[in-house]
Amino acid sequence: MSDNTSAGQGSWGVTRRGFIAGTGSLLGIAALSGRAAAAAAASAPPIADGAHVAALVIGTGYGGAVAALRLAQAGVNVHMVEMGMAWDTPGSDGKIFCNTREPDYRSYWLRTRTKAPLNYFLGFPIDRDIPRYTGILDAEEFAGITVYQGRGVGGGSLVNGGMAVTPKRENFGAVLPSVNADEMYATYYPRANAGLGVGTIDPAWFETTACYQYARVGRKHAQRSGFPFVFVPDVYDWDYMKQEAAGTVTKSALAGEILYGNNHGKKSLQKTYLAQAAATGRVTVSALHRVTSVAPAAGGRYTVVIEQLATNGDTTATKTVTADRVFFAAGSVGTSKLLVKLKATGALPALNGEIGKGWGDNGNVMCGRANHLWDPTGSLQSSIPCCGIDNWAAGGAFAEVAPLPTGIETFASFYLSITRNPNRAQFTWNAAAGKVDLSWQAAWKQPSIDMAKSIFDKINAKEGTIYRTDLFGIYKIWGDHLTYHPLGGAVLNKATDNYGRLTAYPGLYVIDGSLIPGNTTVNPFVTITALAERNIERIIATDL
Ligand code: FAE
Repeated sequence: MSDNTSAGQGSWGVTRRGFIAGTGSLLGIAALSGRAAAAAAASAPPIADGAHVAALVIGTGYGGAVAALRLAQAGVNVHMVEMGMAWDTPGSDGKIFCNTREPDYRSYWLRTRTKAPLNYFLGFPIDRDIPRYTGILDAEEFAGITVYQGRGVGGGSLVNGGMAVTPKRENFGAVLPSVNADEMYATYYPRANAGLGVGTIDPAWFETTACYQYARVGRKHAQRSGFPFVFVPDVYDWDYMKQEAAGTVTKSALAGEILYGNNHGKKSLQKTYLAQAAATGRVTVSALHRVTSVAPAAGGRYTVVIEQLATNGDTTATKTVTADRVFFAAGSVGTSKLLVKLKATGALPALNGEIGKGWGDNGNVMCGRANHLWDPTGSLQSSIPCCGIDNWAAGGAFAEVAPLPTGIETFASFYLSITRNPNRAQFTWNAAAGKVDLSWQAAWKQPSIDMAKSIFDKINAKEGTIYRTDLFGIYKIWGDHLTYHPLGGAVLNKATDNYGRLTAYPGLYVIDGSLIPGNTTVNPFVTITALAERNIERIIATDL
């Protein structure tokens, strides 16, 4: 029997070296290389069979990283269990992550063929065969929708565009109706933005740099049709990107790195919250470990069953540990699947009837427009989006002007729209198949298409342009088969209390995107982080 009270102390190398210990400085944290933090994490031995931990966090995305850091700062020893890889070791090409243009074994979670969100170009399929490996991007398929998620230490922060958007205050009531907006906007959104290292592009540089020509074209078209155009903050290091453009550092955003990880420049959680958590000396991580069960144990504790995975996906060991408290931070899909299964199969039967409900896709839908030959979008496109078209109030759509970083001129403008899609799905246990199903239907995307059209039909009419039909299939306009923004399934103040407690089981908490009922009106991770900051503060103050 081991206890991470002792094992956890100093087991991350950064702590032993006192690298940033005690500084608490966000600048220091941002400067800490993710590689150093992740390498330190991997140097710790994984959790042992029979171990007891004070707090076990399932998943290392936004919710999990906030929980781990704040618990550790309050003096609690934390063990994080992550099914994906540590992403701290370069491959034979010297890089940790592969490029969107050359997906290899590192790109996808246990697939033998890539499943790119934009899977056609000029009408030709672009997916390719790859070796089956515990890669970074999971394209998880349910009957009516493919849900993209990050896999590894850092969760979605490893693969996302880093767009760090705080919803407009007037929209917050629809995002989280039971949460005090004054507190969120005065305290928790600012705390989350600071912790994530959010920044905005230098507007003067935006006007001149070749890599945002596509965004300037997007702005011109939006404004000529009378739509509000907004700059969008991001966690990418904007000074680093300027140096990429100047040719003085290794290129990352300007080399098409995004979907399968950024080797430089992006401040993923490995460089922010998780680095700061590591520096406390109270947080350890087991990568390539997947939680399969949580059930009550003697003395108010919980028994947690964990599978250790090999990089081909095989289970190499099954471990049973106990924890005083368990935080579900496996993401909207991961947490919902676990809770629905555990309720249905009798491990946590007293979970309430709201478990699995209220799931939405944040209204995601993609499309491209074909520009005139005199309106090129540029062969060099930064993979990090920096702006959007805000037609939320009038048309129910907020459209990010997205890059198409192919390396060649495409004469295309590309967009990811977040829309006010009202449809909500439910996760249910399929006993015959031994898996969790999601009730989303493909046709439920139609409201999103209609809302996106409120922007792009008007722009096309004004510019005399048409939709691209070659990006999602043959003569297919809409990328309506997917979401990057799964939200809900364990909704705040319904499946949990108003702070994420699973009240039937004292000591069990939900602290990730599954708390949010399906839509955030903008990109979601700042809201997930801010809500986690709010909830963990209350939990530490009252439960520990
Ligand atoms: P998440 O970050 O998904 O972390 C959950 C973690 O738990 C993952 O690392 C899983 O591997 C792990 N896990 C799952 N099940 C288990 C298990 N049973 N045992 C152990 N570990 C487990 O959750 N959002 C924005 O705001 N701006 C963007 O620009 C943006 N772009 C995106 C682009 C892409 C391609 C994708 C996929 C997402 C994007 N998102 C963006 C969404 C954002 O990354 C997502 O909302 C958050 O990552 C969700 O945070 P959670 O903490 O809920």
